[in-house]
Amino acid sequence: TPKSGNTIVIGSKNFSESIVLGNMMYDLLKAKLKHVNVQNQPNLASTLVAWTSVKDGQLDIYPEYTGTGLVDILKKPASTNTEQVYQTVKQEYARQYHVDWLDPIGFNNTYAVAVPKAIAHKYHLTKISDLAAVSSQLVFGGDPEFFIRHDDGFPALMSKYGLNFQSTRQIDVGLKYLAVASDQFQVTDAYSTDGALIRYNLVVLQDDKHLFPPYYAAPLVREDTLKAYPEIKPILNELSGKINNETMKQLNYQVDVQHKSADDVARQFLVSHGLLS
Ligand code: PBE
Repeated sequence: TPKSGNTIVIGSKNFSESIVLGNMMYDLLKAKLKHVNVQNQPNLASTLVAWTSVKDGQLDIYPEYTGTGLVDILKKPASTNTEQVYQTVKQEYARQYHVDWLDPIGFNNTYAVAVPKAIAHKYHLTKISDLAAVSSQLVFGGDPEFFIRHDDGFPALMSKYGLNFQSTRQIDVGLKYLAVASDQFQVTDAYSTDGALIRYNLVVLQDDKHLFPPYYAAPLVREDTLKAYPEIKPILNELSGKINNETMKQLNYQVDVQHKSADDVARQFLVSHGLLS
Protein backbone atom coordinates (compact mmCIF):
# COMPACT_ATOMS: atom_id res chain seq x y z
CA THR A 1 0.00 0.00 0.00
CA PRO A 2 1.36 3.45 -0.89
CA LYS A 3 2.03 5.92 1.88
CA SER A 4 -0.24 8.81 2.62
CA GLY A 5 1.21 12.32 2.90
CA ASN A 6 3.16 13.39 5.96
CA THR A 7 4.06 9.81 6.78
CA ILE A 8 7.52 8.30 7.20
CA VAL A 9 7.91 4.54 7.31
CA ILE A 10 10.94 2.85 8.86
CA GLY A 11 11.69 -0.80 8.20
CA SER A 12 14.06 -3.52 9.26
CA LYS A 13 15.08 -6.98 8.10
CA ASN A 14 14.19 -10.31 9.70
CA PHE A 15 16.81 -10.65 12.44
CA SER A 16 17.13 -9.16 15.90
CA GLU A 17 19.95 -6.72 15.18
CA SER A 18 18.15 -5.13 12.25
CA ILE A 19 14.94 -4.90 14.28
CA VAL A 20 16.78 -3.26 17.21
CA LEU A 21 18.40 -0.70 14.89
CA GLY A 22 15.11 -0.01 13.10
CA ASN A 23 13.43 0.50 16.46
CA MET A 24 16.13 2.97 17.50
CA MET A 25 15.56 4.98 14.33
CA TYR A 26 11.82 4.84 14.84
CA ASP A 27 12.07 5.96 18.49
CA LEU A 28 14.37 8.87 17.62
CA LEU A 29 12.28 10.15 14.72
CA LYS A 30 9.00 9.67 16.54
CA ALA A 31 10.29 11.72 19.48
CA LYS A 32 12.03 14.44 17.51
CA LEU A 33 10.03 15.00 14.31
CA LYS A 34 6.98 17.05 15.18
CA HIS A 35 3.75 16.82 13.18
CA VAL A 36 4.91 13.79 11.21
CA ASN A 37 3.26 10.41 11.24
CA VAL A 38 6.20 8.05 11.89
CA GLN A 39 5.50 4.36 11.37
CA ASN A 40 7.52 1.23 12.08
CA GLN A 41 7.50 -1.85 9.86
CA PRO A 42 9.95 -4.24 11.49
CA ASN A 43 10.91 -7.77 10.48
CA LEU A 44 10.61 -7.57 6.67
CA ALA A 45 11.25 -10.92 4.99
CA SER A 46 14.66 -10.28 3.46
CA THR A 47 17.19 -7.79 2.16
CA LEU A 48 15.45 -7.81 -1.21
CA VAL A 49 12.04 -7.05 0.27
CA ALA A 50 13.40 -4.14 2.33
CA TRP A 51 15.40 -2.74 -0.56
CA THR A 52 12.60 -3.09 -3.13
CA SER A 53 10.22 -1.30 -0.76
CA VAL A 54 12.65 1.62 -0.46
CA LYS A 55 13.18 1.74 -4.21
CA ASP A 56 9.42 1.74 -4.81
CA GLY A 57 8.77 4.41 -2.17
CA GLN A 58 6.70 2.34 0.28
CA LEU A 59 9.52 2.48 2.80
CA ASP A 60 11.64 5.55 3.60
CA ILE A 61 14.36 4.24 5.85
CA TYR A 62 15.97 0.98 6.99
CA PRO A 63 19.37 -0.08 8.33
CA GLU A 64 21.59 -1.71 5.72
CA TYR A 65 25.16 -3.02 5.62
CA THR A 66 27.82 -1.65 3.29
CA GLY A 67 29.04 -5.03 2.01
CA THR A 68 25.45 -6.10 1.30
CA GLY A 69 24.90 -2.94 -0.72
CA LEU A 70 28.12 -3.43 -2.63
CA VAL A 71 27.93 -7.12 -3.47
CA ASP A 72 24.29 -8.14 -3.20
CA ILE A 73 22.52 -5.01 -4.51
CA LEU A 74 25.04 -3.23 -6.74
CA LYS A 75 26.63 -6.55 -7.87
CA LYS A 76 30.13 -5.12 -7.59
CA PRO A 77 33.20 -7.18 -6.70
CA ALA A 78 33.96 -7.55 -2.98
CA SER A 79 36.68 -5.34 -1.50
CA THR A 80 38.33 -5.48 1.91
CA ASN A 81 38.76 -1.70 2.09
CA THR A 82 36.18 -0.45 4.60
CA GLU A 83 36.26 3.20 3.56
CA GLN A 84 36.24 2.41 -0.15
CA VAL A 85 33.23 0.11 0.23
CA TYR A 86 31.32 2.83 2.09
CA GLN A 87 32.21 5.51 -0.49
CA THR A 88 31.21 3.23 -3.36
CA VAL A 89 27.77 2.40 -1.98
CA LYS A 90 27.20 6.03 -0.97
CA GLN A 91 28.01 7.33 -4.45
CA GLU A 92 26.29 4.60 -6.43
CA TYR A 93 23.03 4.50 -4.43
CA ALA A 94 22.74 8.28 -4.78
CA ARG A 95 23.52 8.20 -8.47
CA GLN A 96 21.45 5.17 -9.49
CA TYR A 97 18.59 5.25 -6.98
CA HIS A 98 18.46 8.63 -5.22
CA VAL A 99 18.87 6.87 -1.91
CA ASP A 100 21.36 8.16 0.69
CA TRP A 101 23.65 6.28 3.05
CA LEU A 102 23.94 8.28 6.28
CA ASP A 103 26.96 7.98 8.60
CA PRO A 104 28.06 4.44 9.57
CA ILE A 105 26.86 3.50 13.06
CA GLY A 106 30.28 2.06 13.94
CA PHE A 107 30.21 -1.73 13.87
CA ASN A 108 30.86 -4.43 11.29
CA ASN A 109 28.47 -7.40 11.17
CA THR A 110 30.06 -9.76 8.70
CA TYR A 111 28.87 -13.13 7.58
CA ALA A 112 31.01 -15.82 9.14
CA VAL A 113 31.24 -19.60 9.10
CA ALA A 114 30.80 -21.13 12.54
CA VAL A 115 31.05 -24.64 14.03
CA PRO A 116 30.50 -25.96 17.57
CA LYS A 117 33.71 -26.04 19.62
CA ALA A 118 33.64 -29.85 19.73
CA ILE A 119 33.53 -30.05 15.92
CA ALA A 120 36.39 -27.56 15.65
CA HIS A 121 38.49 -29.78 17.95
CA LYS A 122 37.54 -33.05 16.32
CA TYR A 123 38.35 -31.88 12.77
CA HIS A 124 41.13 -29.38 13.65
CA LEU A 125 39.31 -26.38 12.24
CA THR A 126 40.49 -22.81 12.77
CA LYS A 127 39.98 -21.31 9.31
CA ILE A 128 37.43 -21.84 6.55
CA SER A 129 40.00 -23.42 4.25
CA ASP A 130 40.47 -26.19 6.86
CA LEU A 131 36.95 -27.34 5.95
CA ALA A 132 37.99 -28.37 2.43
CA ALA A 133 39.45 -31.69 3.59
CA VAL A 134 36.43 -32.70 5.71
CA SER A 135 33.33 -30.96 4.31
CA SER A 136 32.02 -34.17 2.68
CA GLN A 137 31.58 -35.60 6.21
CA LEU A 138 29.61 -32.60 7.46
CA VAL A 139 26.15 -31.09 6.95
CA PHE A 140 25.80 -27.35 6.35
CA GLY A 141 22.72 -25.55 7.65
CA GLY A 142 21.97 -21.90 6.98
CA ASP A 143 19.26 -19.29 6.71
CA PRO A 144 17.46 -19.05 3.36
CA GLU A 145 18.99 -15.71 2.35
CA PHE A 146 22.53 -17.09 2.70
CA PHE A 147 21.76 -19.79 0.12
CA ILE A 148 20.53 -17.33 -2.50
CA ARG A 149 23.21 -14.65 -2.09
CA HIS A 150 25.29 -15.60 -5.07
CA ASP A 151 28.39 -13.49 -4.47
CA ASP A 152 28.69 -13.44 -0.67
CA GLY A 153 26.60 -16.48 0.30
CA PHE A 154 26.65 -20.25 -0.05
CA PRO A 155 27.49 -20.50 -3.78
CA ALA A 156 30.49 -18.20 -3.35
CA LEU A 157 31.60 -20.04 -0.21
CA MET A 158 31.54 -23.39 -2.06
CA SER A 159 33.51 -22.20 -5.06
CA LYS A 160 36.03 -19.95 -3.32
CA TYR A 161 36.97 -22.56 -0.72
CA GLY A 162 36.39 -25.71 -2.77
CA LEU A 163 33.82 -27.16 -0.33
CA ASN A 164 31.34 -29.94 -0.94
CA PHE A 165 29.12 -30.75 2.04
CA GLN A 166 27.42 -34.10 2.62
CA SER A 167 24.09 -32.24 2.46
CA THR A 168 22.53 -28.85 3.23
CA ARG A 169 19.57 -27.68 5.26
CA GLN A 170 17.71 -24.38 5.23
CA ILE A 171 16.45 -23.06 8.52
CA ASP A 172 14.81 -19.93 9.86
CA VAL A 173 17.40 -17.42 11.00
CA GLY A 174 16.07 -17.45 14.58
CA LEU A 175 16.36 -21.24 14.93
CA LYS A 176 19.81 -21.70 13.41
CA TYR A 177 21.89 -21.72 16.58
CA LEU A 178 19.71 -24.13 18.49
CA ALA A 179 19.80 -26.49 15.49
CA VAL A 180 23.59 -26.43 15.16
CA ALA A 181 23.97 -26.82 18.92
CA SER A 182 21.76 -29.92 18.82
CA ASP A 183 23.82 -31.41 15.96
CA GLN A 184 21.12 -31.17 13.25
CA PHE A 185 24.03 -29.86 11.19
CA GLN A 186 27.65 -29.11 12.04
CA VAL A 187 28.49 -26.00 10.05
CA THR A 188 26.44 -22.82 9.74
CA ASP A 189 26.56 -19.25 8.49
CA ALA A 190 26.77 -16.87 11.43
CA TYR A 191 26.63 -13.11 11.74
CA SER A 192 29.70 -11.88 13.60
CA THR A 193 27.72 -9.70 16.05
CA ASP A 194 25.31 -12.48 17.04
CA GLY A 195 24.94 -12.70 20.80
CA ALA A 196 24.05 -16.36 20.46
CA LEU A 197 27.62 -17.19 19.38
CA ILE A 198 28.55 -16.78 23.05
CA ARG A 199 25.61 -18.76 24.38
CA TYR A 200 26.11 -21.81 22.13
CA ASN A 201 29.89 -22.09 22.32
CA LEU A 202 30.53 -21.67 18.63
CA VAL A 203 33.87 -21.10 16.99
CA VAL A 204 34.01 -18.64 14.10
CA LEU A 205 36.40 -19.88 11.41
CA GLN A 206 38.79 -17.34 9.95
CA ASP A 207 37.86 -16.15 6.44
CA ASP A 208 41.42 -16.73 5.27
CA LYS A 209 40.64 -16.21 1.58
CA HIS A 210 38.76 -12.95 2.24
CA LEU A 211 35.45 -13.92 0.73
CA PHE A 212 33.42 -11.50 2.82
CA PRO A 213 33.66 -7.70 2.47
CA PRO A 214 33.20 -5.35 5.45
CA TYR A 215 29.54 -4.96 6.46
CA TYR A 216 29.23 -1.70 8.38
CA ALA A 217 25.66 -0.76 9.31
CA ALA A 218 24.22 2.64 8.39
CA PRO A 219 20.77 4.14 7.87
CA LEU A 220 19.51 4.17 4.26
CA VAL A 221 17.11 7.03 3.50
CA ARG A 222 15.25 8.04 0.33
CA GLU A 223 16.45 11.40 -0.96
CA ASP A 224 12.95 12.79 -1.46
CA THR A 225 12.21 11.97 2.19
CA LEU A 226 15.37 13.83 3.26
CA LYS A 227 14.33 16.81 1.17
CA ALA A 228 10.92 16.95 2.80
CA TYR A 229 12.31 16.39 6.32
CA PRO A 230 15.97 17.53 6.42
CA GLU A 231 16.09 17.05 10.22
CA ILE A 232 16.18 13.28 9.64
CA LYS A 233 19.85 13.40 8.78
CA PRO A 234 21.22 15.00 11.99
CA ILE A 235 18.78 13.00 14.11
CA LEU A 236 19.83 9.61 12.72
CA ASN A 237 23.50 10.55 12.49
CA GLU A 238 23.46 10.85 16.28
CA LEU A 239 23.72 7.05 16.31
CA SER A 240 27.08 7.25 14.56
CA GLY A 241 30.01 6.29 16.77
CA LYS A 242 27.73 5.01 19.55
CA ILE A 243 27.75 1.26 18.82
CA ASN A 244 30.91 -0.79 18.25
CA ASN A 245 31.11 -4.55 17.56
CA GLU A 246 31.12 -5.48 21.25
CA THR A 247 28.18 -3.21 22.13
CA MET A 248 26.11 -4.55 19.22
CA LYS A 249 26.85 -8.11 20.30
CA GLN A 250 25.67 -7.29 23.83
CA LEU A 251 22.43 -5.77 22.52
CA ASN A 252 21.80 -8.84 20.34
CA TYR A 253 22.54 -11.05 23.35
CA GLN A 254 19.84 -9.29 25.35
CA VAL A 255 17.27 -10.08 22.65
CA ASP A 256 18.33 -13.53 21.43
CA VAL A 257 19.64 -15.09 24.63
CA GLN A 258 17.98 -13.15 27.44
CA HIS A 259 14.73 -12.84 25.47
CA LYS A 260 14.17 -9.15 26.14
CA SER A 261 12.01 -7.43 23.54
CA ALA A 262 13.77 -5.61 20.72
CA ASP A 263 11.61 -2.56 21.59
CA ASP A 264 12.88 -2.41 25.16
CA VAL A 265 16.50 -3.04 24.22
CA ALA A 266 16.46 -0.23 21.65
CA ARG A 267 14.73 2.26 23.94
CA GLN A 268 16.91 1.49 26.97
CA PHE A 269 20.02 1.97 24.87
CA LEU A 270 18.87 5.37 23.61
CA VAL A 271 17.86 6.55 27.07
CA SER A 272 21.06 5.36 28.72
CA HIS A 273 23.13 7.17 26.08
CA GLY A 274 21.21 10.42 26.46
CA LEU A 275 19.71 10.22 22.97
CA LEU A 276 16.16 9.97 24.23
CA SER A 277 14.57 11.15 27.46
N1 PBE B 1 24.73 -9.15 7.39
C1 PBE B 1 25.54 -10.28 7.76
C2 PBE B 1 23.82 -9.71 6.37
C3 PBE B 1 23.43 -10.96 6.96
C4 PBE B 1 24.68 -11.37 7.69
C5 PBE B 1 24.02 -8.72 8.56
C6 PBE B 1 25.55 -8.14 6.81
C7 PBE B 1 22.72 -8.78 5.88
O1 PBE B 1 21.70 -8.61 6.51
O2 PBE B 1 22.91 -8.22 4.82
